[in-house]
Amino acid sequence: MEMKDFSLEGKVAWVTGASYGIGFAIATAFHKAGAKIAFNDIKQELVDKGLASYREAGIDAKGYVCDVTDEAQVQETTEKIINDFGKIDILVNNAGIIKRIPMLEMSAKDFRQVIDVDLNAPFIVSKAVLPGMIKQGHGKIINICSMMSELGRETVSAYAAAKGGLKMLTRNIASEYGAYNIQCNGIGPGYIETPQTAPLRTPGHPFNEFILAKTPANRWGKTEDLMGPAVFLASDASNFVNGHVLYVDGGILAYIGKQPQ
Ligand code: NAP
Ligand code: GCO
Repeated sequence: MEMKDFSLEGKVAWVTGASYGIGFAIATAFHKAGAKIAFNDIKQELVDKGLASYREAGIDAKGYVCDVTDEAQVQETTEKIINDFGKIDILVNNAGIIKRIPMLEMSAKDFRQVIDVDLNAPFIVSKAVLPGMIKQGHGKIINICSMMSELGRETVSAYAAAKGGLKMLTRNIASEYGAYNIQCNGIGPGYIETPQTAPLRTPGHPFNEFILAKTPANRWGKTEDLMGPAVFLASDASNFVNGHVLYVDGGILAYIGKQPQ
């Protein structure tokens, strides 16, 4: 193994939903490792916001308006990225939503919307980029899973169902396309400081204390904590890692929780 195996020099990465948050951090890490960056978001103003952030970080990313649940938009965006960059070596299915609603109060429409973005979309985008990866003889797909790929909790039935399914989609893509030197793995972030978890981190919110007690590291994760694991799974250093979900959770899944003092 050579240290250059961790490099992404010459690679092209598409990170979905990466105007900010976890996706932006992962795209930044890929840039630092030498990759060229494509990202999308659902609205032009968000893409513009993302482009400004990337420029500020010295990253010459290209942004595309694309709703990842829309197969036609995904196909068109895939073709645009390949036309602009020549190829796609790495796909990160990062775009996602959550609706925190007790199941008995959640409409089937809301449930379906979460499944559509968090599970159907990774299928749609992976299906769009796999043919090119097969043709070029290599590829990396990284699905952003969750603690809820393994655990349930109140109010997140749709999200947990989607992220549990995403873990199994990860394993199935690995099974079906590993023979083409394509590796599909997941990253399972713990509780990370992003806009998505902002409602849970308001000062004094009981959930904040709960998560700190459930995390051996006794802190919320930062998007920076995900950068190294993402580069590893996107690089040649992980070419024999396939169908694995790498949990970056500060130890939550290993820990019963802080003992009462
Ligand atoms: P976030 O701050 O809410 O960002 C999600 C991104 O996805 C936003 O840019 C959002 O755009 C975009 N998006 C949503 N629906 C889309 C669609 N249909 N088409 C294209 N883009 C879409 O979330 P985050 O915290 O960075 O999380 C990113 C991923 O990590 C998600 O899959 C999430 O489930 C997962 N995750 C998060 C945590 C955490 O603690 N934060 C932990 C584990 C896993 P808009 O702004 O337009 O909605
Ligand atoms: C929640 C949180 C979590 C995180 C993440 C944990 O409401 O429980 O939003 O779901 O987003 O998925 O890994």
